Amino acid sequence: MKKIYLICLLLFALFGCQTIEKPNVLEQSLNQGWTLTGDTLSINMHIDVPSVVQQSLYENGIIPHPYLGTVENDLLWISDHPWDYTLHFDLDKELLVKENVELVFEGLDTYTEVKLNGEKLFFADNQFREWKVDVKSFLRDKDNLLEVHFARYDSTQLALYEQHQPRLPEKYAVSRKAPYQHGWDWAPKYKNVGIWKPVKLVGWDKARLKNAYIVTQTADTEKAELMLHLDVENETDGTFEFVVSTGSTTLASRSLSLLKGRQHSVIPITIDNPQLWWPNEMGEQPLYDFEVVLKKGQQVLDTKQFKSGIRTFEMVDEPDSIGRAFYFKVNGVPMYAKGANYVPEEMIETWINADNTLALLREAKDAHFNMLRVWGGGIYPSNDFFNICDSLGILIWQDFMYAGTMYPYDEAFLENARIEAEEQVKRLASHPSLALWCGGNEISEGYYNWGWQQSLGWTEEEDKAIKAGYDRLFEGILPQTVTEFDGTRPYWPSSPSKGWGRPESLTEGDVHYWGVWWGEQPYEMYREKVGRFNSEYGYQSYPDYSTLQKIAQGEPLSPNAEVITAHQKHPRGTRQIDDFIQRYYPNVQPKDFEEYVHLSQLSQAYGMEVAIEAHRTAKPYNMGTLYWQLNDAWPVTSWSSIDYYGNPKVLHGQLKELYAPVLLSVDWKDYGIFVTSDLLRDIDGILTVAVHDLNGGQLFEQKVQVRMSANENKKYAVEGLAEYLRNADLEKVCVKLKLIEGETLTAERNCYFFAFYE
Ligand code: BMA
Repeated sequence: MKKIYLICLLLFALFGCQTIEKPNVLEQSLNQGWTLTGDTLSINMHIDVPSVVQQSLYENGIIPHPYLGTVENDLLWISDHPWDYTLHFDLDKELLVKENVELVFEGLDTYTEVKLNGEKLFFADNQFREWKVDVKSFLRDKDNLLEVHFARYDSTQLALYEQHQPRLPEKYAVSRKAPYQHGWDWAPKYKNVGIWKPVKLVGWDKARLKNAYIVTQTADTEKAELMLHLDVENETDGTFEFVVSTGSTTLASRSLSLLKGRQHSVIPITIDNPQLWWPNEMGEQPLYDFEVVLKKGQQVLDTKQFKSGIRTFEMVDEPDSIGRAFYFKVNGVPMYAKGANYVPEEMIETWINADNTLALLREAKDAHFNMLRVWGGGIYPSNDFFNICDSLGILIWQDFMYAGTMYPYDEAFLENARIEAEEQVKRLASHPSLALWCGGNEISEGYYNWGWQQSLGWTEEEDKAIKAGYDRLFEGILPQTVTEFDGTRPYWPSSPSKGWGRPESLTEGDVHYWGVWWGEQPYEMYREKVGRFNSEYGYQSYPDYSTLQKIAQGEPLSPNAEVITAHQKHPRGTRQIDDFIQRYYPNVQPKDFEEYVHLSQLSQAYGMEVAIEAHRTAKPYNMGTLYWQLNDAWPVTSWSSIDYYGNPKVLHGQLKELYAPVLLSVDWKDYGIFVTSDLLRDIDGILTVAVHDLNGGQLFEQKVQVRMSANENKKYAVEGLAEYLRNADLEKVCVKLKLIEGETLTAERNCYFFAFYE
């Protein structure tokens, strides 16, 4: 009692006699208390959303765990079955009196008809969009019935695909749904169905702020020019006030005369002496808390709060003596990009959770990553993902979700794609970690190099129409949307810009160099195939042995065990892993499968070491290396460096050295020593170069004075080293490199001339 009295006193002291206004915009969550039924099946489950059918079936004990054993084929029926979600709900009293009430589905996966109290509201056909509709006139105070019917996904898709002339390379092209769920070379065919994001009602009077976000136009340590973008919806023409602040500082206060309806406005803001946000290891990641308030007279109608960071990001793509330079500048400073490609963390996308994402991305940060490419065959990551990247300093190369096929180009498809892009651009714009937008994955590469014209029998006319459709989407609609609603992020139409078979892939743009995995060339080929920016390359290995034990559930393990091949989705994967083990470890006889698994990881790590060393030591010709792939969507044999259960493979441990701010390495051609620095300060130190035998005995030592500017890559000739190594048995020596500045160890590395087995 005493406590309550004290709180009342405190409130009175704070607000005096003012009456506390009820918020103008109110929300009612509709996430709880749904029933999910499977049409002709006698399945009836009580569930909450967000969730997908596959998840609910597992959580209700109806199907086995979709990631374990050999169950994939037994679960494929789920995506070709109709599913119904129903919810009975009473309307919150405060919402009842609102002039406007909107029903919002943040995500429906995928072909969905929605009804409220028997009235058909809309048909959804895009997993990546929000679906919103004004429902004021359909609502009653008690016992509303919301029905969400999911059509048979597979049949719906097939019908759309078959209608499409000319034939498109992939069936999934017709569906705006995560491509990887249709099966990939590391993913099963789990095409999820369900309400995969929250559902709510939003009620408001007069006006509301639908979106508020901030982007950096220009910034240095003295001044930042930002743009505040606002989406306002108002019922009547009128003048509204907007106040934007950070902490106790008001940054701008504007009156805008707006016509009735929805509008997008942009307000410039200036911040003096801003604290700049930097990628990992280039500086700190300060974030500002922004608040935007919408007022009419003295009445606060709506507020939005969000964090953002201030930094500039530029994509440099300009002619040089060799082709075209391609690199990024952050706050005006050229950045060597180090990282990997990121795929969705789960096959069941609703199982992605922020704790696991944080753990995964911390591993990336600890391995000196400053960039991840969110690959275009997955899903747009959540706000949590971007908040984590903002705080860890990991920049995101964000593909739009298009991959490996040509797409339809009718007006309805393109408009659907445009709305999706607009929503995603707006949702992510405030995040300083969002670096650039890219059209998608391996689409133009496919068009020019994969022979679709012949294999699908397109006539010349059809070919032209498909290519014109491609241009409209990837050279028109997507970049225009980025410019209109962001205006600061660069747009890159396709990753890679040219296929790896073409010489220009190494002299301009970004390259996916797959000659080693797909072309079965030796790892050493990575040394010849250094592009301006290597945005994909990789080699498979088995996941941690404990992961294999989990999926096998007691079954005996071997490379050809059924459960192991069910978790290997590349047709030649098992054979290729074995080939490289034989090639690089001919004298090692693994005593059991566990040791064989370890060998596969050593082989992968060796291959990536050759590649990363080749890329980094070619700086500034090469300005980025993103291997394929950071993570897995389920327990699988793949190119990842961290397996599904979060176990780092040998490669991931090795990245701590390979991606270190200063990399020391031996040039295998002339035995010079590279000092490759990403530090933003000069180096003045002593490099010790020693040659040891494999038992640790020292055979040679020499010291070199190292003086370098910030961000420099330099090769040092070491007196006597080349001569010594030319006469040595390279299989039996290790070159130990150490760079010391004063008392401080700046970098250290042991280099071998072969795939070292330990
Ligand atoms: C790249 C990616 C993925 C694929 C990987 C391995 O091209 O874009 O499509 O999983 O190759 O084959």
